[in-house]
Formats: sequence, structure tokens, C-alpha cells
Amino acid sequence: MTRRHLTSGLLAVCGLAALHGCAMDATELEDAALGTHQQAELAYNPGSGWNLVWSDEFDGTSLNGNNWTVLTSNWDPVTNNCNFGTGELEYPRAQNVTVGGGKLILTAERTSDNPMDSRCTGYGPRSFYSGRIHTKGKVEKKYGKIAASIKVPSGYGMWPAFWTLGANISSTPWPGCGEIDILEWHSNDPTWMKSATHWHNGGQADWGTGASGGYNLADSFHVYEVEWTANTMVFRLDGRIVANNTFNHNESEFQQPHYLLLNLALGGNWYGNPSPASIDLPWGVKKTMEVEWVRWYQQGSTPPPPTSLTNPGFESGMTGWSTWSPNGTDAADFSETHNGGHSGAYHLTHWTNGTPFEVWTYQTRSGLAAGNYKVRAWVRKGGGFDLARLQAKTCGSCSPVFTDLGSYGNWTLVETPAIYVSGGYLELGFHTRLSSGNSANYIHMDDVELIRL
Ligand SMILES: [Ca+2]
Ligand SMILES: [Ca+2]
Repeated sequence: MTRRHLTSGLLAVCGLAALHGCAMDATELEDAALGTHQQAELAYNPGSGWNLVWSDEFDGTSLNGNNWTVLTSNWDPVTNNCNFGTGELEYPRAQNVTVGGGKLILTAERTSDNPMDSRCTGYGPRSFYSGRIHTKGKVEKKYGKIAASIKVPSGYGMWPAFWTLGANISSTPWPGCGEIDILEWHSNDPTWMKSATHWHNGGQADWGTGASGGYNLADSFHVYEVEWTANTMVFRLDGRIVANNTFNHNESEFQQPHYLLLNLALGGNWYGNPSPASIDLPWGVKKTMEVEWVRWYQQGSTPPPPTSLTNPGFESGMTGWSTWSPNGTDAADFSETHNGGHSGAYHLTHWTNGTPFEVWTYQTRSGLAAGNYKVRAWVRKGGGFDLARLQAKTCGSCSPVFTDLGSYGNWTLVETPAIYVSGGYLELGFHTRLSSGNSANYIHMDDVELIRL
């Protein structure tokens, strides 16, 4: 849906692959009690690791204004142009955007009202009403899987589209804002999902592809999706990856949030600017673009910062902590409740039962930004040890920075000297050693922190 759109010829050159059969058929369920038929919506599984971060299932009886803005003119207030820069023949209006039966319905119809925005008089009146909605300022996200179940209308001049624009379009005009066309349908290739991207590279830059499903896409609902990461976009029709539909990119236009658009255009430059009379939409006939749902998935949850430790308070036992012990005395470290933790119920204990022992209880961190760090922990200690340290080191055999632990009858906050990390890696924890002793020697440790200075 660009203002200067790819021609269908270019799309044809960019890629063609045939699929056979329909990946997902809607299941018709009969509601015998009511004597009606209810159409089940297409199922979709984004795959493991993808979490739903936004969706509109189009339940209820009206469009959710928290998600969408409805256009009511052939002048676009987002891009400040007439007929969307592509010479489209429709005049979007609110009553042609409806929600019902679990679906969004964008309806196109011929009109003799001659609708025309006063800012677009030079283009003449429009010949059709239709629907156009977007999420700008309401739903704007970066990366992820964006998918929708859509049934497109067929016939010459129908131009249904499911696409995105960069959320910075108001300050960085198209194509500098970037555009991802997930689905566009053209009557010349009715079995094709056509996908494209547009950005700025000294001028308008375009990439386009297409995929034939082997069936007229207008025959039913189908799932159209893009999997958009920092470096690639993969376009899928009904869950199938097809040849030549992977866009490799690192352009800044695609490293920022985008918003969604759904619209049913008629005519325009993609069809070679046909006359209104030639559009396959007779008087009194309505054609619809129907959408069962739109969903946006993103990968995993936001990873914790590298300085975040796992189980720093030992409430999950030794989870996240490793033990090194040179002489089989690792029973000297465990999680226990003696005299309670500094916080929570548990803490770590190193203690001697009368035999020589040495224990290094530690956890590792990688991916740390270069810089100085300190380790802090709460400690309680009695008795004498040959060695009792809170320490950190940048490799297993590197010399540590450490603080010798004294005797503390109550929980006491201690910290290591600063250590400079350049390779991103750090080991940190407690190191104790005793050649002989008794059970009166103990160290309790809890609530460990790694701090970047
Ligand atoms: Ca629905
Ligand atoms: Ca604790």
C-alpha cells in the first residue's frame, strides 16, 4: 500500500512458488439447538518461545477504539495526502467498518454520493465507500510475529491489505519510516499472497515477493503472517514458508516500532489507475474483507539484565549456584534455616564438622558490559577459618578480588572491592577453607547482589 507502489510485474520477478492444498480449513460446527451454523475460526500456533503481546479477536459488536482509529475521509491525516498516495477510488467511512459474529468486516460498495474531502478537490469525487483502520498511537511494537486470519474479496480492482508503517511516520515521512506489506491481493494473481517492504536508501527502496497458495485466497479465511526479527522477515501463507519470501535487512526503518493497518482499497496505481466503471463491483453489490483476528507475538519475555543473579537469597535451595570442592567436602555448603535467613526462610551455610574442607559456592555471569563491578552480600559468621571470602574473578583461574570475612554476630552487609570486567564474564560467591575445626565454625550468607559501578 505504498504511494508509489511496486508494479505487479516486479513482484512477479521477485518470486513465485507453488503450494498445494489448504493448510488449515475452518471447521464448521453446527449448533443444533439453535438450528444455526457457527463457523469456527482458524487456529494458529506461533510456535514455542512466542508469547502473545497484543491481539484483537473482534469479539463484541463494535470496533475497539483502544486499538484502532477509523478513517473517515479520502484525505489521510497521518500521511497528509489524498487517496493514500496511490490514487485509490474509495472514500473510507465509519459505517463501512463493522464488527460482528467474531469478525471485523470492511465493506466496499459503489456510491453516487460523490464523496470527497475538501482538501482533495483536485482529485475529484470518489466512486466507492470502503473501510480503513489503523493502530497508530495505540498499538506500536517492534519485531515479532504479526498474523491475521483474513478472507479477501475477489474481482478486478479489489486491493485488500494487511500491513504496517513505521510509528515515526509523522516526523520521518514515508518511505523513511519503513513499511511492511504482509498481505496484498491483486486479481491478476488471485492465488498469491503478495508481500513487500519499502524503506529509504538515497530514495525509495523496495523489496517484494509473492507466494501462491495454489487456491484462490478469496475462497476462505487464510492466515497471513510475517516473522520480523532484527535481521530478517519471513512471510508465511497458512503457516508455510515458501521460496524467496525471506527479506534480509538491517535498515533502521525496521529497527523501530511499527503500527498496523487494515484496509480494502479499490483501483489505484497498483491496477494501473483503472476507471471506476471497470471495477468489478456492480451497483447494489457489497464486497467485504473480513478479519477473524489479528495477533502480535514476541519472543520470550524480556531477559533480565546480566547483573541480575539467579536465586540470590537461596530461597530455591542451590538453584543457580555451583559448588567447587577439592576434597569431597561439598556437604559443607547447603541451604538451611538455622537462625533464619537475612530475608526469607533460607540462607547458605558453610561450616566445618571437624574434617578439613574447602568450598567455593559461586555463580557465573556473562554478557556483562565492560566496567567496574562489586559484589555485595549479607553475612553472619562465627569461629575461625583459614580462609573465608566474598570474592569475584573474571575467569576460573584468575586472581580474585575479595573481602576477608570477620566475625559478625548479626547479619552484616559486606562487599568486595571493585573488579574491572572487560570480557563480559564474572564468577562470584563465597570461598571458605579450614584444615581442622569444629561445628562452632560457621558462615551464613544471604541476599547476594552484583552491582555495576
Ligand atoms: Ca474473532
Ligand atoms: Ca534468604
